[in-house]
Amino acid sequence: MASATNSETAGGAHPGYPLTRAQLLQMYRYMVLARRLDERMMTLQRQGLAAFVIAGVGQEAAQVGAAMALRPGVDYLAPYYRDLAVNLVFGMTAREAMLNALGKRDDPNSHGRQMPAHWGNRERRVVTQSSVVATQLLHAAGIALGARLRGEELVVFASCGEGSTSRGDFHEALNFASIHRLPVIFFVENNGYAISERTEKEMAVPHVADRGRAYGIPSAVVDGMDAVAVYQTVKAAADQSRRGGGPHLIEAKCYRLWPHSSDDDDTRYRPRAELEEWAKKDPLVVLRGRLMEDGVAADGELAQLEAEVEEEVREAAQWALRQPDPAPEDALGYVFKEGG
Ligand SMILES: Cc1ncc(C[n+]2csc(CCOP(=O)(O)OP(=O)(O)O)c2C)c(N)n1
Ligand SMILES: [Mg+2]
Repeated sequence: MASATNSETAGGAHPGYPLTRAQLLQMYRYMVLARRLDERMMTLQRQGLAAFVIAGVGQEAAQVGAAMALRPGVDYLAPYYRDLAVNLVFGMTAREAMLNALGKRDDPNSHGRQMPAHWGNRERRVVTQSSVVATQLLHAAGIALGARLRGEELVVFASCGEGSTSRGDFHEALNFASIHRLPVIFFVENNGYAISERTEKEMAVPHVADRGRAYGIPSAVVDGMDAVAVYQTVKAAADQSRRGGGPHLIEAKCYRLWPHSSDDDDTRYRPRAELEEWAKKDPLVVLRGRLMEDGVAADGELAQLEAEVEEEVREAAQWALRQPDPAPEDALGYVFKEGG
């Protein structure tokens, strides 16, 4: 199983940062990888080669910042559909992401049985996901209780969008996790919309964090366009939870820079001016600028990294397109436990 290297700064943190230079470059690489994958998947969808895309564009800082504060191979993920970048940090490769997008036989998530972006991977401790939003939060509470009973020191990372926090499952999960002081990190990616519905129509309080506090859960709001700030917030919460500090809620304020999905026309419900304003805070541009300004990396090194990622994604797409589709006679495979 993977080690805890994501959250360690053994080589010495870069001045002014809670992460080493290598980790900061890795952080940027994951964000660029997620963005390039989303772009390539959307192109494939428009070419009629992929059925459906639901992207995390604009939310990469929230996702990578949070995931890098966890321990792949030790902690569990109960993610939601937009969390491609979270899965990348937990070991998903570009090739695997493309197999998933194309519904191929060898997609490690569901072997083409679920829609794309329904994550799941037993070895990597990624819990298989329902299309019904917020159900994963209850699963997370249950897994955390199980871990507690087995005496395992870990956290369960359960994410969702802010719209999903108006479902009963969210409230039941928070209540149960708080009563039993379970090691769950509830991570809410507040991107301002649930499809076409604005946040003001989803809840009568300004922050999802207000809801967490009502259940006695320490709840923080963080700038979800700032990967380092998210990392710091989630790291502190996860370290406490791991040591018996109970659940935490973190609300990452971010923005979805693309429509809800490949089937959505966002021009019908959100003003262009709002989108343009948020686009100025594009998390990739922000982090790139900061890394250069603070002497973490020069333009040339970052350009080299970007070119490598571009090539990785191009190769992954070409390779995945050549892989076999699931066979009709295998439709019931992996549905029930097989073998001994
Ligand atoms: C119980 C349930 N109701 C409705 C849907 C349809 N649906 C899918 S995604 C979505 C929006 C969820 O918004 P939010 O939680 O804010 O996440 P975002 O998509 O904005 O990241 C809805 C309503 C669903 N999947 N499950
Ligand atoms: Mg939302």
